[in-house]
Amino acid sequence: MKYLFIAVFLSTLLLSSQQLFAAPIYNSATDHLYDIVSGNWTEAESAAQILGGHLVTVNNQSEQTWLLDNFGSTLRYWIGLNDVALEGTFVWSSGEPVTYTNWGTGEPTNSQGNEHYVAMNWGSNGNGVWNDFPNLSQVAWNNYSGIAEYVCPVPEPTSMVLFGIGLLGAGAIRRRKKI
Ligand SMILES: [Ca+2]
Ligand SMILES: [Ca+2]
Repeated sequence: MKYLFIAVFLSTLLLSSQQLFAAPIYNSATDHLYDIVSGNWTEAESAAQILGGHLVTVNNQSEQTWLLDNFGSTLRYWIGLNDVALEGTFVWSSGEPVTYTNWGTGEPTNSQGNEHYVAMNWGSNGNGVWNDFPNLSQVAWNNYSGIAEYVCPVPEPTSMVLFGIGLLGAGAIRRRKKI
């Protein structure tokens, strides 16, 4: 009984740590990393910029499908699309041109005149359809989060130097072994 309790405790710990520290996911088609960033749209966009990117720019259907495959079609996620600067003119926070859209039926609505931020997974059909929405961090049961898209970080010069020293050291050990 005691061991069962410990096993359940450890597996719960493991599961929750996986959710808290989820690793970014690499998309070989775009050569970009994707990760979840929390908060309302502007908070999520700021967090994405700290990672070196922006909220995701969905450039085409294959990227939308990849997002659904990797982040699911149930939870709603902010994407980079917004019309905060000019009502009705949607742009990506990354500055990339709008080449693809996946609006839900009747969207965008700009309901009550304050829907300037776009989230995906607004339908239950699994197609990840988009809706323009107010800049909220929580709606009823749903804590909002976004998907960040960013380039793979280049290793720091100092870590490259350390890596080089490591290689030299390994070479020296190998040479010594030959003697
Ligand atoms: Ca993209
Ligand atoms: Ca709407």
